[in-house]
Amino acid sequence: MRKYRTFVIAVAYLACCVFITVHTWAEKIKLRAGHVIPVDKKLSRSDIKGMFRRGERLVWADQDANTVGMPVGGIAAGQLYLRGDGTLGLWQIFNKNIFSGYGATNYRTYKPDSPVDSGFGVVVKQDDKITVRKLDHNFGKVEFAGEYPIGLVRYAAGDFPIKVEMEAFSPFIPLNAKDSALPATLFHITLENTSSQSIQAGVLAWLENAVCIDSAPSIHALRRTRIVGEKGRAMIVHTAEKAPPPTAAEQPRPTIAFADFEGPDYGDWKAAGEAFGNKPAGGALTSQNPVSGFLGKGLVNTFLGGDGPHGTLTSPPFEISRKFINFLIGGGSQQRQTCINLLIDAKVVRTAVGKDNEKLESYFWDVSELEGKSAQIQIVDSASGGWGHINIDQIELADAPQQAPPGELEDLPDYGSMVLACGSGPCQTRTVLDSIGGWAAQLNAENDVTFPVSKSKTAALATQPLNLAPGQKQTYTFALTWHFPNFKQGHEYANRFNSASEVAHYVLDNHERLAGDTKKWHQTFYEDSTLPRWLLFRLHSTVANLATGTCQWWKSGRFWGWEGVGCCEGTCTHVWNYAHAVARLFPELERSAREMQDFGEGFHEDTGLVGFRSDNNYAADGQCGTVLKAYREHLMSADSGFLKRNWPRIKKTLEFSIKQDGNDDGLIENSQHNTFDINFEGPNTFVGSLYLAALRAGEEMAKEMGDDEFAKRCRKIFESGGKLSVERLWDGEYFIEAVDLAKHPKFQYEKGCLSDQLFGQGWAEQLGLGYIYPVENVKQALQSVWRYNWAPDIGPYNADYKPERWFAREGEPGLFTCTWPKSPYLADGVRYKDEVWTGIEYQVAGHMVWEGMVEEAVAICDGVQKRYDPAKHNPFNEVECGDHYARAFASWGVYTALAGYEYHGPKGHIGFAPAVTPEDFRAAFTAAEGWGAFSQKRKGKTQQEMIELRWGRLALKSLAFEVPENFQPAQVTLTTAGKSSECDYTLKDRRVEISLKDALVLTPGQMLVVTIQR
Ligand SMILES: [Ca+2]
Ligand SMILES: [Ca+2]
Ligand SMILES: [Ca+2]
Repeated sequence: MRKYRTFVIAVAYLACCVFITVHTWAEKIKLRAGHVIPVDKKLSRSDIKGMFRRGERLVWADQDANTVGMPVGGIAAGQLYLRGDGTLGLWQIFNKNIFSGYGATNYRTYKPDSPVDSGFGVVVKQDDKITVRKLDHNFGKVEFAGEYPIGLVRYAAGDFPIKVEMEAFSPFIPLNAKDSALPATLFHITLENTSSQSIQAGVLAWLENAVCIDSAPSIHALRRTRIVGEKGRAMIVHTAEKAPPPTAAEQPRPTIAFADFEGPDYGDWKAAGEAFGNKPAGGALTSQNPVSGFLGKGLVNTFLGGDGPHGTLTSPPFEISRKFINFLIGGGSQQRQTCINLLIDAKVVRTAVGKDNEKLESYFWDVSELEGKSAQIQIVDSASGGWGHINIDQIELADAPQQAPPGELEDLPDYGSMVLACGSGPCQTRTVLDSIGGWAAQLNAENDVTFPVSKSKTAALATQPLNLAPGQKQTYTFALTWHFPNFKQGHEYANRFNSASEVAHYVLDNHERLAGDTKKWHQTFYEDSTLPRWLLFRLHSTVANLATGTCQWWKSGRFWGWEGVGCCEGTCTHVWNYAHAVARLFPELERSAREMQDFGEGFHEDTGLVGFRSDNNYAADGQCGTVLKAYREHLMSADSGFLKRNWPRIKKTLEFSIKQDGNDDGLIENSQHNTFDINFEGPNTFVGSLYLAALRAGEEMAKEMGDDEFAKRCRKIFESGGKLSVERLWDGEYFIEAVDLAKHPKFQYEKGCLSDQLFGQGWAEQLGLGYIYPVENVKQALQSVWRYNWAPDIGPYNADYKPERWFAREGEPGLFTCTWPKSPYLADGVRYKDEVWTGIEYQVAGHMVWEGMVEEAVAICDGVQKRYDPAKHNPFNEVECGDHYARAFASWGVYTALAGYEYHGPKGHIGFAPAVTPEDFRAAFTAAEGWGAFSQKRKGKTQQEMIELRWGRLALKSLAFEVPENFQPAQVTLTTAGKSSECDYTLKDRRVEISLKDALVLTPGQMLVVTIQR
């Protein structure tokens, strides 16, 4: 932060002359032969100019948008994608945890799939003939132009008289977490008549009943679909309910025992593959948990050699001679992979899977409609992962079903409801569907139907075709909502709503406000900003992670995160160390993670340890980061309540790290587990800078709490640590690790150049804590990270040094975790050294902006943008270990750095020092209770600042801005709505600090204008 520059220069005992000497020497440094990353990145002036051009909204057409999967559900409400062609995909809203993999699994080119049938189409009525054209890739020319949070897809075709624009989004209103966490997606579909004649047109919308989507093969239940008409609205309401028990035959014939697997082999059943062996199992197999529930001494159990092997076991053909087939089933729950199937003419007509439980339970198929047919039973194991096996026993043909205990339907994770609502007038669906004919005629539009869950049915709504004059536009509003409350920790949304219908009513009743505020944010962030549009796209795209499986908001009010979708639990302190977006946009969520996890469930009162996954384990970086996050959460609060409540535990958290330091010299020397999933074994500035920044944050918080003694102690350790770090860890160009490789040969970086070596300094800038190392060392170390670790093409380096996991490919730019430019490459060095992580790239880029390396910072972001070009990789899904990796939330740190944003909510302080185009700058900002647009203009003798509040409120007591070199203010005036406020100001090293005589509160629509004149 700029205000400390004077101070830092004063303590910069490595004075300028040393820096220059070092710099000159650096030009002559002989790099290690294998270090093939070019020092000169060969970025041309026109490349750089292009990166800084304001530019237009990004648009990708047709195949170029193939990988797009833009999250369009609410925060922590599941994961629903808007695909590049405007269709919906992924549909992970049913509480099933799916790990999305890493490396080759998730850094690959693919179009997200769509397991649920849904969509929209344009209905056109001409000469009494009604036709429909679906809004998908077959429409004609399809363009994706979504910018999170608002998806936007445009459709046009030479052979169709209507042009369509579709917006799809879930309400997203910074600082209003609840209205941004709705299990809902809104659609605005605008039709425009591009022909020269009047046309009658409307919209057709359809949605499959997917309630119990995963459980369906294992339960006996009904799906119910109702079409509900209301004033000016219509809704498809999908639910599921218990099926009445199937009735036994009135005069039951004797039961036929079809297979009991009691023999020495499978008899006339045919086994293929390795999973079944040549005979039934006698119970549990080697290293399997106990297996129970089977009859007699034998059963089918495919855990033969573990979950790995595959195979099938097929019965001889038989005649279905009873109304039911009863059997016992246990094992894995994967459809089509760990299952028993009934085959007729080699087609699967019934199927069942286990419930990830070794115990066999009774189950039945109702086959009365198939009586007399010839069939076969096939048991399938084509799964290898966890629960990749199936257990079967006692297959019988009977005239009565045996009791099937599938678990209470109402408790199943995928039990709940789904709604597709049309908010634009009444619907005349059946007539329209029948008139369209074909597939449309098959759609369900009846008022109330039930059908077995084993069947799939799609229901539709069609708006009444309206007359559109040439050039006329008409917008239709739809809402898709869902409600699946049976999640282990519960969903916050279920505290507020009892069904998808309730959600739909709320969303449509409040449509104007919810959509209006969302659009206002989009307008403020994207449209009104002077920052390059592509850069805004990039930096905001990661915020979409909030609306994915990575994030959960529990019934208790606690915000919780994986590292990436489905993997590595516990809002891991060291991964979330990089994340800034949530704290700045929805501070209440981060505060809940601090209070309910770090200083709650994961806190150890006796020692001050913060278990890094809310457990008993210590991560050195995560422990220090917790103190920094606590300070940030305090800064983003409206008052000091958070700090007061948590101070004793924040202090203990820092004291735990001071204890690791051991002798109060400001260096942590012991074993330091960290985000590279290994331990650093000696002083280093990765953990060390976080420690020093935490001490500075501790000092500030202690002062605010009146704990002067602790503040002094923090200061003392901090000053010692900064000094010793330079003495012991500065190699002339960057900071290294002091480690004895003879003692600790593995996972160290020693003389390497670690990209994250100034992590804590970056944090210090974010929080206004100033320099923790001398400014010259900081700047030069960052230059070295750029010179040695950023490659315009990662190919050559990765050809020599293969990464453990690939998150960038040949031809793509990227910043390596660590390199050894001047010393032998450590093959056993720090883990993940040859990988490229977007979280680190943003962390470094954000810090570079604060240090004036704006071009380098933007080039790094441009590298991410190039890798996540939607022709190759989903631009909304920056991957690491899991999709939508939380570390990528670091992008917001770049954004705040570009504005030179500083904020202290409880003190009512806000400040800006734009790093690009300070003569004409405008960008969105958030504060504790409100957000808006900040702009700055420099002209002649005047610098003018405008803070326009657009949402909430903003309480102000002081302000800070940066003026040009040699700018001596002679007058500072403040006005709001023509009313001026009295103030004092000081100038210190280009920084004008203004304090108001009386506190000021801005309300929406109000603008504070600060005029600084020399
Ligand atoms: Ca048996
Ligand atoms: Ca298997
Ligand atoms: Ca020490």
